[in-house]
Amino acid sequence: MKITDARVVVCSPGRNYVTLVVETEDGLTGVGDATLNGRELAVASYLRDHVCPLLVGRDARRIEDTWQYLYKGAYWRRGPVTMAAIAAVDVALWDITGKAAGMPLYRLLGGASRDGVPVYGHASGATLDELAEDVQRHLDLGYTAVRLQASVPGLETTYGIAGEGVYEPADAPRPHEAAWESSLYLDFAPAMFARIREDFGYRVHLLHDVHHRLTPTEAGRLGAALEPYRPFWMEDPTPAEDPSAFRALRGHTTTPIAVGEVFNSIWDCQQLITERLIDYIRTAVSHAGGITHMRRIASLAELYGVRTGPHGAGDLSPVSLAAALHLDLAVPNLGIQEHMGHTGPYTEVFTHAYTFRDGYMHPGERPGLGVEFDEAAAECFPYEPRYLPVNRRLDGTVHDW
Ligand code: GCO
Ligand code: MG
Repeated sequence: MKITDARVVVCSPGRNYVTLVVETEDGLTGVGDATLNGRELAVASYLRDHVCPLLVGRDARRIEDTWQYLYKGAYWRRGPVTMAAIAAVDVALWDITGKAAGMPLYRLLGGASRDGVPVYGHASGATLDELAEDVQRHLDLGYTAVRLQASVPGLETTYGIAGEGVYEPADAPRPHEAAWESSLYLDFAPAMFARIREDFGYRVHLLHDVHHRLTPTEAGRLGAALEPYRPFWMEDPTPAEDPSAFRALRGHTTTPIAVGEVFNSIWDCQQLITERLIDYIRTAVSHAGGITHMRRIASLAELYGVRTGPHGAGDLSPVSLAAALHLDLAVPNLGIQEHMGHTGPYTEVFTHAYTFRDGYMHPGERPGLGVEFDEAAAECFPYEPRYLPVNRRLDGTVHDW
């Protein structure tokens, strides 16, 4: 089953998405998501200029061999751009293989390990009253797990607060500068949990994203302060690239820890998993080498009692979400899937078989991924340069965003 064409489409139906389309001689088409928020064109060029020409003429059924060929053959291994490009190829080939077999992808991955994929939604508010209203809105929609983010008093802007609709941080053609001060946040975050537990009790799962901003000591203090409110997890408490930081933090708190949305290979996860320094690994199919590589990460995690909790922000396209849901349904050690949802006119470009009901998602039964990409419609939504913010402390020092 020879690949006859591979092309990249960058479009912005609500936000920028990079989509790889692969075609075979027997008329099958597969799609992969290669979006890297704020660095979209780097992956588009990597694919267009260096990968697509190598794909033409290859057998689309040789998924593992193509993965090894692109990973080892580049010599320059890993990194977000390379791994997002490889992921897009991998997912497109799995999509084609599913379509050729006439089966939804999760069945090729061993079949469903569960009836549905538990997901968490994003509740946020400029005040605790607004946050409580948004939690209620999510419960009314059927969510049984919600992430809490609220504006920190004393800071002009705070990570994770939605304006209208879904939170979208990549909002300007030059990075917007946000303010941060860990001491203000540390005083506030436990009060946020206290309020929501008081209003809603302990049946709903509550999650929170620290977004890489604390030192291990500060994170230990936060984890300990949150323990009475029993968070489902505390995400990215310290910058994820230093695994040894988690050893210190782990000794200070039993609050479960989730890390890994910025990782792009199993090597980034290895120490955190094998030393049991985390509870949930958050790598995404589209950023960590596709389904082929994510399966390995999930298997390694399973050995050490670590569950998966894949990244699912709106900057991962519906193609990514579909791929995640197929894998989530199949792997034995899923924890929970992030579901931020997508906004804007994205449904004019992507149609999908996946569904949400009563706190669970399902990838659907269409062959392959179950996502159709309308290239003609995509042309109506050209790329718009938009960047994630940069953080500065109140004294002006650049801080982790
Ligand atoms: C999350 C993430 C996102 C990221 C975004 C960056 O947990 O969903 O932290 O909100 O900030 O994906 O592009
Ligand atoms: Mg996050």
